[in-house]
Amino acid sequence: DIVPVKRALISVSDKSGLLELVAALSDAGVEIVSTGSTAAMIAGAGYAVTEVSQVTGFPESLDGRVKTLHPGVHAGLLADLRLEDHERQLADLGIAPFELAVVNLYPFAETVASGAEPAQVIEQIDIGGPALVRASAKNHANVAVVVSPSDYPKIIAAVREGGSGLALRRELAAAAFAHTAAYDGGVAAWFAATDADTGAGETDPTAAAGDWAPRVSLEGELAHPLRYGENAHQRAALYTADGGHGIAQAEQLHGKEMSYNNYVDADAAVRAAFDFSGPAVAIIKHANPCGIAVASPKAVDPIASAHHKAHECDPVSAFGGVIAANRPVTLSMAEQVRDVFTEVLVAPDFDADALAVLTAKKNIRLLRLPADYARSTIEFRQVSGGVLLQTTDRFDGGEGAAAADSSAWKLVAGEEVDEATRSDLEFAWRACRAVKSNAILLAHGGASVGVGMGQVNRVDSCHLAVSRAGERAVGSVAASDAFFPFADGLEVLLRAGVRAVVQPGGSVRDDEVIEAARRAGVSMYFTGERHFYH
Ligand code: 93A
Repeated sequence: DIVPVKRALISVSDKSGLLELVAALSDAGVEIVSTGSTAAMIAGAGYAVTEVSQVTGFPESLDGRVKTLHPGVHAGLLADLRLEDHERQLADLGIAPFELAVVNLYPFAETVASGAEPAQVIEQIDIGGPALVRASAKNHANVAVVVSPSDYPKIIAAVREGGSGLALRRELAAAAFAHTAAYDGGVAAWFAATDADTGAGETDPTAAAGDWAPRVSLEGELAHPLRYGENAHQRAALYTADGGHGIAQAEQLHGKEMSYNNYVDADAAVRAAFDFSGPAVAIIKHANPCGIAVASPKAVDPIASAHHKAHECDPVSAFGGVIAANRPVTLSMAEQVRDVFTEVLVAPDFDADALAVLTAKKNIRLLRLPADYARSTIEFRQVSGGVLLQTTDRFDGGEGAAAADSSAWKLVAGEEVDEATRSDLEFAWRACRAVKSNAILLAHGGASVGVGMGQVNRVDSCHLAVSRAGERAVGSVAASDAFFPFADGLEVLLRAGVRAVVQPGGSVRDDEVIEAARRAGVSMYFTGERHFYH
């Protein structure tokens, strides 16, 4: 089922990654046919390219409205060369087939969002592009279609290996139809919300420009219905935000339908893991981490290292967990995950060999979510009779956000710690933020080793963290999401052998707490910032 790529049609508005792709295709001797400004960019970079008008014998006309809409192009994309008859007809017509189409569409949503006039918006409704995409996707038995620069590496790899395989072409076809459906959804939403002649109507352009999602509500109108809610007797639906790019929009590559609880846990996992800039993995159960870790500095396979360390924190609880990795999943990580029953694995991407290992497992759901996914800046929570709203607890040092690093921490007991201990404290402080209050997180070597969460007093969270850590508590560092109101919780940690602590400070009994640390010869830092998470 391998289709060697001899001739490619390229017509893209978003030209990112274009020249890398063209370089690889040209290396492989692929003939490139292209439209207006795409062809100009390719030729400008010194690669051979055939203008589509040379193929069609028809000029690009009507201000570009008609470029590729021509049988000379579409017959080449739609011919099913498994059929002798199609092959013969194509030869009779003097039309050469395409084995690859690389197309992305006019930036409709971006044009709406820019506040452009209706006439300009309408000009950005792509007609020929979706036709190319849909034709190629329909004919995926013969043609590979790529609609996103993020898929260029895949097709480059395939071309280098001698052609595209059926599984890849199917996957790309699914992405292609999803893409054109979303695109037309955006166009439909704009028409519904705006007077296309005068522009009157929608004042928030992003509301109309957002991705389209299936919409049927609990009552049959507005959302994506889920099989059930938190429990089987509860009804549930997912409502997606127009223009959102979060867990609700993550692309599911494999596995059963996402459940209500899967969404909640996947969101918590992403919140925990994607918060780190280096490779990191979080394993979540019931919205709480049972392991968070960053890669060891010299790890050969950083994301596999982070996963291994996160798993080691609490292998018992990791069973049936939801995992988030903030880097593409590698084969080694996939092999580690394969052996543990896992509900969901979400990552920015999956290496092809990793995907092969994981898709062999029926029960795991695989989600793709870009590492720079748009975290909501506002959070809602329902209370009876109303809704609470707050800005998200961000950690980037920006306005209304917590400090991004430890430079403002204050040493209140013991001596300044060495660099390794400090980096463990920073890790613990960041990781602790993903733990439901009251949160105590013990860490060592860039990995949680014991987590105490969700208790109604801090002493119990300390006991829990210490008992989960066992012997690993000795020499670990501790983070507490809020201050110790008394010295009792801290004393539990000190007795267990914790050697440095980070906490917000600010209790009326801070003096007692500091004194307890000092007596034990343990360094303690105050951050001045709290991270409750309920
Ligand atoms: O105006 S169109 O709807 N008519 C067409 O025949 C056509 N063919 C390709 N738009 C068309 N395209 C689109 O042009 C592609 O989807 C792509 O976004 C864009 C690339 O044009 P250029 O290469 O001139 O930048």
